[in-house]
Amino acid sequence: MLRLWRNARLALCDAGMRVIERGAILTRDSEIVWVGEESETPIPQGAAGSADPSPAEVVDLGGAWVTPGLIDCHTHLVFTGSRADEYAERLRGISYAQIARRGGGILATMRAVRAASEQQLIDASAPRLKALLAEGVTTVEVKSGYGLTLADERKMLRAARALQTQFPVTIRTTLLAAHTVPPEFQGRPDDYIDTIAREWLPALHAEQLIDSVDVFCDTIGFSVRQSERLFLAARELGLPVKMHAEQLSRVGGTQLATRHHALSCDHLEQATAEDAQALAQHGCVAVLLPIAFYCMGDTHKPPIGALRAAGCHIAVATDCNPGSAPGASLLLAMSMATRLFGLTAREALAGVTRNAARALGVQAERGELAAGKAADFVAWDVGTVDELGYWVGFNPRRMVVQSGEIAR
Ligand code: DI6
Ligand code: FE
Repeated sequence: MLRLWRNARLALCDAGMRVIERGAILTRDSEIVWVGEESETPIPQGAAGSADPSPAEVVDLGGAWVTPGLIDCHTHLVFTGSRADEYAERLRGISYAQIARRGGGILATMRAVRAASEQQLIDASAPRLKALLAEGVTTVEVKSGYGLTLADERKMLRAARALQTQFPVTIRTTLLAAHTVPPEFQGRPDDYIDTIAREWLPALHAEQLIDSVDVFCDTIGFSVRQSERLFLAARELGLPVKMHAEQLSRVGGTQLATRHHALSCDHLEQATAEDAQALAQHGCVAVLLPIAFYCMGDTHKPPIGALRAAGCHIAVATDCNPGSAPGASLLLAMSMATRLFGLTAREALAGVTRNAARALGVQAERGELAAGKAADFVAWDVGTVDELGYWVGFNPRRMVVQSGEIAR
């Protein structure tokens, strides 16, 4: 099915972040086949080079601004329960690390997730996913990491995959079994990493449940050496890696991750200019998570100036999770990235499109309005695309096209 989406102002989100004021997009089924000036719209060619006998269906976008579908490249969206009690404690000055050490934090959500069925996890996560989709998100990364047994990690990943069959969205799954040491391995983090590397990774990979592998590398998480053990196992299976790096402390994870060609290093509040250099040199995406920064009451910002000066690809994501970032709004994350971190509106937009796609390794198919990419895009009721990440608590989405179809 050919469709011509005309009368649009296009924010291409290409390398030059170019715009086309009088643009049009031609899609065939779920793919973009042409993007450009409306006046130059091609007459679609049939297979034999003759004019296509079936004319394109025409959709008038009324002069709306159009961007690629937004990509939330870092979430822990699948979970159940809340940790509002811990949030109240943190407001009183008790630290995230203190709560983690006494068995709360990630382990509190682990207990809730272990007690839930796959269906209960899907039902609990669906409203959060719907909130993201309402804002023009068309691709979401979802991490495991609250099961921490093979069966419970599998349950989380299956729930994440199931969401893709139930909603118009592309889901990319990440195994984050190395989120914290579960009670079964208390005091034996090396044994835990070894078990993930030897048993869980190959099993879940064989079930096609994993698109990438992540690790929480931190003083309250896993060491650089343990992270490397996991990365080597992942890469042996051909799985790309990424890292929760330099969030609460700088333990040097970024240097390791970039050496292992990680797709992204995420958080980076404590990262240095040297880390920024390594990220840039390896084309590893710096993923900023300003909702976590905000909800943690953090004051130490990621080294934005150094990331920019080094020429890093910078992405922005929600980190949606019940502990450090209870939020399911990518537009809010964009606003926070500009106000709290000093990104420009264009940097924030690149951060939820082309650079977010790169953070997931899907830049060949997504994150840009261009021929050959997925026909995922959003029409916005805005005067300028700089309004994305400007409004707080207001959603100017007009229409979302997912895989070439009007989804909402
Ligand atoms: N850093 C985060 O921001 C999340 N995980 C991590 O390693 C928080 C997860 C949680 O607190 O539940
Ligand atoms: Fe996270």
